[in-house]
Amino acid sequence: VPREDVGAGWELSPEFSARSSHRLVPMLELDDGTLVGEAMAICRYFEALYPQPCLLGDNPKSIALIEMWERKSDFEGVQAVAEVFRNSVPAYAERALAGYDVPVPQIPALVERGKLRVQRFYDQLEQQLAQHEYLAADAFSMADITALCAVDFAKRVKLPIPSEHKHVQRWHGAVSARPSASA
Ligand SMILES: N[C@@H](CCC(=O)N[C@@H](CS)C(=O)NCC(=O)O)C(=O)O
Repeated sequence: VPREDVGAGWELSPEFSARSSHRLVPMLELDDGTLVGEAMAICRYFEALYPQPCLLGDNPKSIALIEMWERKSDFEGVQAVAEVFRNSVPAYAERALAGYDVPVPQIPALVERGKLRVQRFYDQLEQQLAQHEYLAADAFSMADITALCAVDFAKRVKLPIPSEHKHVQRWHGAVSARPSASA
């Protein structure tokens, strides 16, 4: 999706649907026309092209820990917030699931369940960040990027970092201040 069209509904256009039945962004188009979907697949492509700085690990242990925390941050963070967002925001009344070209109504009960999941996610981040500077250990990685997306997305549905979660606050301030995040 051309950058200027993000947020303008381009991903819902017939032109995009014709090219990708998944109807999801982000989507990377390679020079040969190949389409690569799924955020992590796109990140792996760029990490393979530009291995430095390393964001996906460079030894068996760091690769495993980064993968573990990235998946947790997506499934238990981003997806939990999405459950709240897609089932509560009026503009998504008939779009409760991303990527569908038929109406998908909201299920209000999922909002409360999603909030429970987000709270648990914050608790798990707090536990981990009480012992480590970054999520997957002591170096910034893709796991921090996905978790940052989850936390910033949570703020949009009024689920900010709980004030007692001091380690999450400290980590959030540090990763948000990185030039790539502020850009
Ligand atoms: N698992 C996918 C999730 C992609 C996704 O949910 N994208 C949303 C925007 S963040 C989307 O394309 N929504 C289209 C819609 O609302 O129908 C990934 O990591 O790329």
